[in-house]
Amino acid sequence: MKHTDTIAAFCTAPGGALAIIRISGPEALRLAETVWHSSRKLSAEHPRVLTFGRVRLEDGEGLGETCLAVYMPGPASYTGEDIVEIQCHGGACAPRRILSRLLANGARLAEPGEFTKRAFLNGKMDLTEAEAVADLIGAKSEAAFRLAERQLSGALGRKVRSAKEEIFLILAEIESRLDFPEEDLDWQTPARIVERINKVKSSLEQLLAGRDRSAVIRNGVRLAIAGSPNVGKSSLLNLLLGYERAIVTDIPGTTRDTLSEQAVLRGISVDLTDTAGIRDQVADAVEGFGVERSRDTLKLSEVVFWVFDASRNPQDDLEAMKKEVPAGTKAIAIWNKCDLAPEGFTPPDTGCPAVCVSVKEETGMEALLNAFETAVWGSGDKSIPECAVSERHAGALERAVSLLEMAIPETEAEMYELTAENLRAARQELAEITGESTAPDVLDDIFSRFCIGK
Ligand SMILES: Nc1nc2c(ncn2[C@@H]2O[C@H](COP(=O)(O)OP(=O)(O)OP(=O)(O)O)[C@@H](O)[C@H]2O)c(=O)[nH]1
Ligand SMILES: [Mg+2]
Repeated sequence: MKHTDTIAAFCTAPGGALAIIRISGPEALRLAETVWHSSRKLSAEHPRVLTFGRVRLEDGEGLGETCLAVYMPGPASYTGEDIVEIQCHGGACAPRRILSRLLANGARLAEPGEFTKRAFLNGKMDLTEAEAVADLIGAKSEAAFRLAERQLSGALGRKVRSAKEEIFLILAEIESRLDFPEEDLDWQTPARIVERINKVKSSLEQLLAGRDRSAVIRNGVRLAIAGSPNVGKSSLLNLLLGYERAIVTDIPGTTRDTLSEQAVLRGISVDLTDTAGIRDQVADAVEGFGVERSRDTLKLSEVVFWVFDASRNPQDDLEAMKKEVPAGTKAIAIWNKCDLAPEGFTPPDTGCPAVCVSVKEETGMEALLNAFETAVWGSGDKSIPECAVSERHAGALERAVSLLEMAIPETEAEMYELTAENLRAARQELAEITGESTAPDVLDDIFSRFCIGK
């Protein structure tokens, strides 16, 4: 696909020491030369060489900004089109002036993800790889970054294409049987065809098995710290973050509003929220709103650290936990202030994993993190899956698996027209994953989640 317009945007976030402006499209070089003033040309004689020069926006405007620029002719470029990148001093003014001038001279401001969309449309990468670019930028943990890297190397695309190819070969067998029913050729038996369909199906099921782990690694988990007032929730938040984020006092009701921070615990990216102590009796409306927010946070969290004070009678707090933690949420009972607990304290059963800690003395944290890790992964596989399977991919894989499932009894009954129809539909589902046939609105949706300049 050839684009006739030339797009430009910042590739770097504002505020850095340097800024990069990227221009892509048939007019990239001409537009760059409208602002480039140097005896060293950017042109075709020196492609892919970083060239020092100046950008001068108006004639007679002094020497102009010192810059570096590089011309990368297509198709051997990120987008597959001609690209020029100009590196200039960061800050608010210099980059904006250069970009404005390029836009005034005929470039169009790139939409979010448009450079990568062009790369995809020009066949530089499949859709799973393009999605991986966004994942790479958005990765909040080392594991998420490594998963995105695997995706960018085409791991999922290769597996999906190979399943698609095998379905194509099975289809060829079935269609020739349908086309030449009279001929007594060496057809494969229905049992053999079923065996082949089953093999493809299980390769897709294997990919689907990595879906939950992929989701945890890519999206992280929402973790709430909740419990009655004054049990040490905010102290625990501070210890997990490694700095004094929340106010801690011995006055019950110190935390009045929810407070969220990002953290990485045991390699898992965590959206960590400290909440106001939950109680039925509130002194005023503000406290009441705070408690409501705590309850809302619990509803949205996948994991809850329910904190108890091990030095006091737990009866009311046990009932509160039972009442407040929504069913299906993975809860861990954290018995804090163990330094004050009576000799030989054993935590009462809550039906959830329990750990005894003292945030004050920083004891029990290893056990707490172990319990968190087990709550997230279960006792199963903690490794990074070979392929990142997003909800979009999983939806298409599930549909492909059920179409292949339908094709099995049809093949056994030698109803080959129906088998062929379902195999074709399964191929179509797989083509949506790699982007060989993906509806334009789905593409727009995927690329709109990118940042501008990528
Ligand atoms: N002895 C002891 N005191 C602790 C421990 N953890 C927290 N505290 C103290 O308990 C008091 C309450 O701590 P916070 O972290 O503010 O408790 P909270 O659950 O956030 O309280 P609210 O925001 O009021 O609901 C403070 O005086 C802390 O210093 C602990 O492990 N041992
Ligand atoms: Mg607090």
